[in-house]
Amino acid sequence: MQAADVWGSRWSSTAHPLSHRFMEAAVEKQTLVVLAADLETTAELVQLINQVGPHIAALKTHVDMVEDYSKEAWRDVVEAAHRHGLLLFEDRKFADIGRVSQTQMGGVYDIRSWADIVTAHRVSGPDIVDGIAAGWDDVQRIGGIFLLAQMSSRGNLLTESYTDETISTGASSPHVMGYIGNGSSPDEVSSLREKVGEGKMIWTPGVNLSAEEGILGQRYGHPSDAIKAGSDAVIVGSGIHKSDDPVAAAKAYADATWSALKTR
Ligand code: 5BU
Repeated sequence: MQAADVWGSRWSSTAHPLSHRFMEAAVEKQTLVVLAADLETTAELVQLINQVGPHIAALKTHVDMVEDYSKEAWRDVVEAAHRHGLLLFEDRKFADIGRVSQTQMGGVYDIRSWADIVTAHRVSGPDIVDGIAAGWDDVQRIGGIFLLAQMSSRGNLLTESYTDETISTGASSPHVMGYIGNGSSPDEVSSLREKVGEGKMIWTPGVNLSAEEGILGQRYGHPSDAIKAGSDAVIVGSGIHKSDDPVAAAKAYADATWSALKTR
């Protein structure tokens, strides 16, 4: 199966090379699942990656939630992800001015040296995008940014006009791979897709096969609905890592998203 055929206009309209890498991995493994690996030790992270690696297309991390972080221990996580052909996506949600964001790409965690993708808020202004890109430039790497156009948590302050400004910033930057959309609401995802057009990715958290209310304000929708509404990947955390059988869970999310993509 060719990625270009499966993804159609998304493949042909997308410029960012990492978007093509993601779409190829998704077709190879037949999954549109990005694992939100929200675990607190590097050993647990490596174990989970080795378990579910064949059923996911990218790995999303929160490096600052890891209790035993060290450069060496983190290298094990990165190497495990690479063995499974996963892009590394640090959900850092940068939000400062451009110059500071550039510096924060380095620092203790040195995100610029291992992350292929990061998230950023648009709240401080459009220059955050160039600041983050300059961070990768400092280590002669190229990465992709996802701007938060929507969020899955209830009561968030990302209004319609904020979403529009965010899309217009992303549209004019080659560094922006795409947008985070609210996976708990198919209506919001399809409205976002309408505004974004075909040329950028939309990845959606707030997805769970048992779509009950999450804890502490998280909201959930069904993975197939998110994909059919125009999302290109579902970001799944607890649905997989809190499951009694993470491998079976990852496979179930993979199957749901893959068949939804084929009917889209
Ligand atoms: P969950 O366990 O599937 O609810 O985890 C969701 C993950 O997605 C978690 O790592 C969050 O940081 C991340 N997330 C989110 O839930 N909602 C958002 O709007 C954004 C990120 Br942006």
